[in-house]
Amino acid sequence: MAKIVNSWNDWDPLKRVIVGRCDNSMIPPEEPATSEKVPVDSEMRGMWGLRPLATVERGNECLENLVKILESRGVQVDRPTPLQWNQAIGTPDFRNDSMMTCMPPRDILLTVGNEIMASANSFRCRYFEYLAYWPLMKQYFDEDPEFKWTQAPRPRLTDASYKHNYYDEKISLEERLVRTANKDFVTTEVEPMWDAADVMRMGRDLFIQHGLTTNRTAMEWFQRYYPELRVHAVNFPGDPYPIHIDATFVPLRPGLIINNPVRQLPEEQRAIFEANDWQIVDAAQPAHDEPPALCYSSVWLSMNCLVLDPKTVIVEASEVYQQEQMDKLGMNVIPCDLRDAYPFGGGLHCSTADVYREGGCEDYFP
Ligand code: DAV
Repeated sequence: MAKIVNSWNDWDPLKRVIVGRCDNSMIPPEEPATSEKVPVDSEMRGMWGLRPLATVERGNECLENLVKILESRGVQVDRPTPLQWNQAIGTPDFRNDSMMTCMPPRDILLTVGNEIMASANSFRCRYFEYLAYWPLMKQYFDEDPEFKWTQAPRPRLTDASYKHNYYDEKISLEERLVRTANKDFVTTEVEPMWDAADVMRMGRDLFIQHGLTTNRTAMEWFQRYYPELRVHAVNFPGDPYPIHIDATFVPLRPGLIINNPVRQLPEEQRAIFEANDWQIVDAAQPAHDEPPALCYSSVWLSMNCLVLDPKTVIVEASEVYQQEQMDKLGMNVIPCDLRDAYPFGGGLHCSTADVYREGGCEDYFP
């Protein structure tokens, strides 16, 4: 029997990874946790249903580009099993008219050492998304005797989990920024809620973004669940829609992080990096002024790269400024045409979930 699951960070040599699939993807109906993410003037407001088939096929083509690159580099790639996401769902606590997608895996699966944990997402439409990964989890479980197959406590997602009317009125950008600065987000603290993409793994330390998709109770839950790790809450006051850390604060190798220049880590939270001689560099400007059509994310998916090892990184093919900067920072850059997968939930890092990276649990902040 082999060791199949092992990953402690985002930069050690990658050997096995999950890449999502766009099949059957939906634009989900509005619900208490999601409506705030769709800007009032977006073409997606008030619209839900199956995503147009041509965009699904094109998104899948982009993911195939990524799979080919990974395989040519000797990385083993696993794929989820999509469900019919247009089915209505219900629990004793809520009903929702549809699910969403199995993109991106990074939001759902958190790998810490030999454990992969399905997350506790706050979106009702994502409540059953983990099922797409269960066949893979069972396979890892059968083949790797040390693999820990885990599900975080499932949130109930009753109306008490959300602040209602949080974004009902037309909220200006300034007001959104004030709310971010005040750490006033759409979720309440009645239970732990978190997206795996809010968790940045750095060996003994987990840096977790407090924002629209992850609450404070989740941080407390993580600290008790992993007593041997140190959990740090981080937040980025320049972000009007703080969802996921991986287009904001992205490590490239031990000692080097790129930080979104409009979402700077506050001075007091920088101290731990500075004290340990880590360099925090402003990320390059995105090459685009707008995200692609029907996309929830910002143009900063430019910095959402996939590090293959401390010297090699995959960057989106059209993001020429980000590529140039990576090159100057001493990385070998592999471009990958992925932009048309962005509408399905994200860039290169989002679209993947770690299964195996070499290396163990190091202390980078002694
Ligand atoms: O900048 O819109 C996207 C992160 C997706 N995982 C952003 C964050």
